[in-house]
Amino acid sequence: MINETFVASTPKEAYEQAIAKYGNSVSIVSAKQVKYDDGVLRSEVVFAVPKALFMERSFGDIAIEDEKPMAEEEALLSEIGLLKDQLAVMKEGIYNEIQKEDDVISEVKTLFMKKGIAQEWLDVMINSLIGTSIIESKELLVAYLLEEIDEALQVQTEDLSNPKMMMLVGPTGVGKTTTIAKLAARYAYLMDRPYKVILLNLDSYKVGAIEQLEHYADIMQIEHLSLSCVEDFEEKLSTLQAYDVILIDTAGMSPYDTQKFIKTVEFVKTSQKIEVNLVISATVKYEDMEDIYKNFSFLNLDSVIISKFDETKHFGTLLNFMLLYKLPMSYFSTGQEVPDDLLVANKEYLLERFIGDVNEG
Ligand SMILES: Nc1nc2c(ncn2[C@@H]2O[C@H](COP(=O)(O)OP(=O)(O)OP(=O)(O)O)[C@@H](O)[C@H]2O)c(=O)[nH]1
Ligand SMILES: [Mg+2]
Repeated sequence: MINETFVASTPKEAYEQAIAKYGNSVSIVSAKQVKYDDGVLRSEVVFAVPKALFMERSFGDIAIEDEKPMAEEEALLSEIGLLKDQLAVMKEGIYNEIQKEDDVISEVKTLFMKKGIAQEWLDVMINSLIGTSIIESKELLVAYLLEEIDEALQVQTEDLSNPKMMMLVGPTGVGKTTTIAKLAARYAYLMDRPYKVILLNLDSYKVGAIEQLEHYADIMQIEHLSLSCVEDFEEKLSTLQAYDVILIDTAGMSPYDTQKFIKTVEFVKTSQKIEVNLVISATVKYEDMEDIYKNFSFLNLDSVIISKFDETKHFGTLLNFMLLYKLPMSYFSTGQEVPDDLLVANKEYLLERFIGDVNEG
């Protein structure tokens, strides 16, 4: 209760004022007659008024507004509380999300690296995906990387519309001579029309090398010419113009066969038209990859023939080689049989085998 004093000429008037303001909720606390400075006698009556009623009647809107900030403050505080809770949930969500992304990335990276794909390549690819939803799901990330590999791989289309000279180079025993025999049979007998083919042999370093190619040439009734030196080759170039396809076999070279390399380069230089195909085995070891490329790249490689597809189920290291050096693939050798085990290079064939390998992992 709050005490309020009403002043009037008579106690009755003071009472009427109080009733007019507060109705019947007031009660008289005290009353007295006081002579004021102007000499007039007045009645001072003190009434007890309920606090809420007093605030409302005395201050009206101000009183109500006064209470509003309290309510607003409470609402605001409770809203802040809610936001805080939500932020905590979000923070945990983001943390879980980051944790999940890290798990997906490391799982997929480990899988591809186990399959032979270089970490450097994977890092470049995956870093470009930060902030996208791809790294939230293992399946999506695997699919994305396979697509990137698919895009990075290059295939050389088989083109016999103009006469051409193809030289096969590569490490020892990868299947150069066998592949030459398969290509010769393909061009001479298995295409839309028969092409005039001749086999040339620069492979005079190894006992039996000439015989091996001669043997295939005899069986397929395809011409064969053995060259002993560059001059010999230059001399015969004009007579070779009669052929649609000239296939040149070379000796297998290890990184230490400097003399063979020099001789091969001399041959390549004689004619700009020589298309140099590096033969590498699908079983290529990671440690050998760089050496192979370093040794043969100065021959200005045009494309890669991949041999011994049938000897492995793991194609990651080979794919890595292709991703790193970006050479177009021309043919795949899939076994020892001449001429059957030869395919024109296609990405699907290689990727299907790699995917099979990834799925097993
Ligand atoms: N499994 C399998 N064996 C192959 C393939 N290609 C060639 N070979 C075999 O690999 C061996 C070597 O083949 P070659 O064609 O003589 O290899 P090369 O590269 O000419 O060897 P060098 O002239 O000594 O450097 C032979 O036994 C071939 O039958 C293939 O795709 N798969
Ligand atoms: Mg050979």
